[in-house]
Amino acid sequence: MTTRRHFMRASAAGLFGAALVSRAQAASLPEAPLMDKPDMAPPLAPPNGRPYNPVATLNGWTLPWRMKDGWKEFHLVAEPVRRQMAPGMTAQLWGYNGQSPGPTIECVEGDKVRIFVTNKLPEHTTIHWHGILLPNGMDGVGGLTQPQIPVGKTFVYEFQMKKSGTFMYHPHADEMVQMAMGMMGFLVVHPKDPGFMRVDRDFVFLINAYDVDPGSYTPRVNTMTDFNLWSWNSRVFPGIDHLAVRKGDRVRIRIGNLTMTNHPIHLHGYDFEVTGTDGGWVPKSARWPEVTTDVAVGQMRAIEFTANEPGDWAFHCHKSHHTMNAMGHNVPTMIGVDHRDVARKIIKLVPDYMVMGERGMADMGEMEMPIPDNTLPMMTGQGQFGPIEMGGMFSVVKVREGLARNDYKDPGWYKHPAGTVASAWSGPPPQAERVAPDVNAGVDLRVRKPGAHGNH
Ligand SMILES: [Cu+2]
Repeated sequence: MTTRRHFMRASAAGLFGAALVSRAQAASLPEAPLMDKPDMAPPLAPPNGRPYNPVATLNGWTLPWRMKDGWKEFHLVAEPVRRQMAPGMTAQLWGYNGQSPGPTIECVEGDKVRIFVTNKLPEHTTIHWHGILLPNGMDGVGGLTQPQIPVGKTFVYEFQMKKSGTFMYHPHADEMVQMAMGMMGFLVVHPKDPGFMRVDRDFVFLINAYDVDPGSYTPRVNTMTDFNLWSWNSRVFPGIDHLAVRKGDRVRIRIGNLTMTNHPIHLHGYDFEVTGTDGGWVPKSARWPEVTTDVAVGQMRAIEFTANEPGDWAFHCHKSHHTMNAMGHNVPTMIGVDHRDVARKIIKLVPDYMVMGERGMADMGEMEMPIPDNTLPMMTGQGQFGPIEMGGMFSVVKVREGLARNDYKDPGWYKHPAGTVASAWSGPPPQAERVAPDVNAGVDLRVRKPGAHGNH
């Protein structure tokens, strides 16, 4: 993390010039820390104020604050950023304080917060505090509840946190462009009583999506639904942090969806309960067990489970094209077609032409294909048994014995106890050879209509 002290000193006069800062007028602006790395920062233990158990932001960090006369003061700077989406691919996005998503904001039920927002984008912006109960004029809807924050100016939002829970922030100004460019962040309000809804590990991330043409850096902002990079906190597999968990821990994962479609989020090896939404905590009597929970557009879900089964458990969106990286959408299905001869002719004209999938697409996971610069393979990532054949919204919950309390480092691949891994059959072959059916023979095109009421 670096600081902006130089920038702040140079431009403080300009920021105050227009009298846009309301009650905090005369005071100096708090520092706006800057993050230059896409790695998960260790959870930020609160240095002052009410105690709480901090969250771990996948590939992210928590914004430090300062206490001033009983207020927690934060400073967000909306600005263009460079975000590494996975090793080998960087996107030119918009975000806050050096990254997209912006830093996670953490505070406690009852806290009075003052959030300064400086606009260093090339156009106006606002911030809406999704799910927070607050005075109407602090709701951040440009034109409706406040004037837009002009380029180069700083606005201040002030409100008291009435309830604990899972929230997020994003612009309510030129929304389609600003969210397609990556402007969003997580907001967690911890309970006043640290024993309420207590967990040992509390992970957070936002679901987002981009449309970046292979070989380019800037998302197409007019894309409505056909995105090609399906990301968690603006990262795609294998760039998404693993979730390291100590065996026996009570685990919460909080997820918010700011894409234009729903995401059925699926965890292997466990059943879990949805214990919270952006509307509040779910009472025990209203919970039921799940292994997949759909997170609709503009929704947040907190899921919880007790990590009693060690292993490397896949955790992903269940829409299979969301566990893929950038690909051409108009590729015909070629399963069963031997098109190598045609491909050889095309490659003479189009050197980068990819021959895809006459045996399925699994080859894509291991093939070294020529792809444009700044473009990720469609599916990638290597596990201890071979290629994982995933991209996009995929990560691994790694449950291990004896991790230290605050240890979120990748513990490596799971060492399976002997005899507990699916393996090749090595017994004697069956007595009679099985004849495979000829799937192309006698395709039956006759239409059978149900008889009137004959069969009941
Ligand atoms: Cu999805």
